[in-house]
Amino acid sequence: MVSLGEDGQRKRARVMKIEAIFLDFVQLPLKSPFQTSFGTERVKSTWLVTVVADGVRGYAESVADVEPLYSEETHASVYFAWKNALVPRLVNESLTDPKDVDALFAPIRGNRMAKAALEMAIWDWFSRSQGVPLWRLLGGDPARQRIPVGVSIGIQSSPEQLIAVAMDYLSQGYRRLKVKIQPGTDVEPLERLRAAVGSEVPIMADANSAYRLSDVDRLKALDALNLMMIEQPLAEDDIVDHSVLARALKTPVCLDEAIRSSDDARKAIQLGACAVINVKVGRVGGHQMARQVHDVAASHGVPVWCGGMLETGVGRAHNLHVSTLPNFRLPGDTSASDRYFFEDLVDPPFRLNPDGTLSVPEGPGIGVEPVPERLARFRTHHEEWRLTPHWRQGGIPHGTPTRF
Ligand code: OSB
Ligand code: MG
Repeated sequence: MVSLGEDGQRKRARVMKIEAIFLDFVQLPLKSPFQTSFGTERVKSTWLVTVVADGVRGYAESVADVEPLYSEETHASVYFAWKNALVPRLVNESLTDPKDVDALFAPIRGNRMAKAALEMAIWDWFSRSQGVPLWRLLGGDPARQRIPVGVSIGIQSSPEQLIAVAMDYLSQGYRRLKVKIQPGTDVEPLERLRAAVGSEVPIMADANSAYRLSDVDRLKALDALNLMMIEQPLAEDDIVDHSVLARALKTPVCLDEAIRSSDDARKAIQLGACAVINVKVGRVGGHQMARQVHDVAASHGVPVWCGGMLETGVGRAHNLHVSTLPNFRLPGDTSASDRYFFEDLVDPPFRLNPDGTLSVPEGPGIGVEPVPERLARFRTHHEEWRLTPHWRQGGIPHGTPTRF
């Protein structure tokens, strides 16, 4: 692989033989609890992954959580998949292109968040080694370096509270509001919010699978509110019922949980199950698959936008780089650091530009690194895996932590 560096010079791609993988389990308190139809998060916890080779580091984070509520993956399952299935496939491997990681991991079923974190760290490593920003390797658009962003608002204690929170975000410049809903906390708060902010503000709802097809009448009541879209109203693994619902609603249906691959995207679009797709790199197994989901959607004229999982600055940077691809045509959930945290892992934090955009970090790779002092403060667990040729495969490894 040969690519042009920022200085226009040809740089020879490097071969990556991973020497070590560092795992840091970090816990960052959230400024305010984030409530969805499946649970409430008070602390953002994640595995930060660092891949090391040739004196260069690559960073990414996992989007799994403590419990399997959003998806079946958890911190423990991610750790298990790394140790027993994915890292053994990297040992002794000489990688020349980050695109090849997807194929190396392909025999392993599911475990997409586990695959994604490793793959994303490897993409960061390759772009850093070549001295180019990640978006260049991903094929992003040089003209799209300010990413329009919205904000995802958790379920609030009352419509008044929802309106107050929403008004605050709008005053900061966020370009659209996404409101979490569940049966009973849906039509009324959204009606009140629409009345409060007026007809111009883009509003959407995210149900995180809280409804059934039999709730169609309740969901139809939302049609009067001119929502941009409703995200994942039905089961997390469904596209068939969504295709029925989508025909019954005027509000466009967006899928999140149900799209785990480009094949899922193709099938969902062919069935008419969605008019929009929320792309989360972690949910689909990495940058390579995210690109393919993006491309399938683009070939059908279906816009995508970048979702979020309350990431620290490391995952946020990856999300901004992927958002430079041309079919990311709607504001993403990649909000500023101060929407989530008192202090981010990276410095400077991500700040909202006055025009409601976030700037893609400049510089090699994802363009940000965890601040060592903060990492030391926020981490509760640290491991270093040296990838000797004897890395063990199979079985439950000795000393697997069961709590992090
Ligand atoms: O469904 O998009 C979701 C957060 C955690 C789990 C699932 C979701 C979300 C969000 C937050 O909506 C988006 C963000 O990172 O701001
Ligand atoms: Mg969602």
